[in-house]
Amino acid sequence: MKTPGGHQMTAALTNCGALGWVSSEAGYAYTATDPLTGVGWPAMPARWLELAQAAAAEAGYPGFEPDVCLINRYPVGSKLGLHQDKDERSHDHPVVSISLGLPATFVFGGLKRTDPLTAFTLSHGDMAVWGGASRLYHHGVRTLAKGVHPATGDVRYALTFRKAG
Ligand code: MD6
Ligand code: FE
Repeated sequence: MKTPGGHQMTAALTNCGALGWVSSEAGYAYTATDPLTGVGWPAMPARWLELAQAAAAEAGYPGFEPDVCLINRYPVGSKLGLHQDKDERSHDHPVVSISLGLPATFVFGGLKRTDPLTAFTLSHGDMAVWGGASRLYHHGVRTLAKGVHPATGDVRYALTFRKAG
């Protein structure tokens, strides 16, 4: 997909769930259908939902009912710039992510773009949860280093669960 600035995103993306996060030159949005096909996003697998809910509960956010699972595929050399997740209707719900395949450096800052960043390595099977005071903290993914993972080959996948609607 394209960024609002007209550039090609370096990570490829799709979604499952009732809604999906999309990017285009018109901006960011949550949609019920895939703009590439006009077809509704596939249902969120029950096991994925359970995993996201269990992680949210363990991190102190019980009752998480995500309606979006954004699926990002990061090839070697791709990255995601520093940003806040602000496209959801309410920010009272956490964000839950699952990382698969090649490890990535996830940077996590604060409410201000210029706040100091903490770097975390997210490896195959790692989950991250942010909510409450940190829900709107800036975050991003550093350029994916070259490598090969037995589960995914030369890519990283990130599944990100949110309640958007
Ligand atoms: C990740 N993704 O892919 C983190 N946020 O590991 C994000 O933080 C993200 O991909 C908002 C919208 C799209 C994203
Ligand atoms: Fe984000």
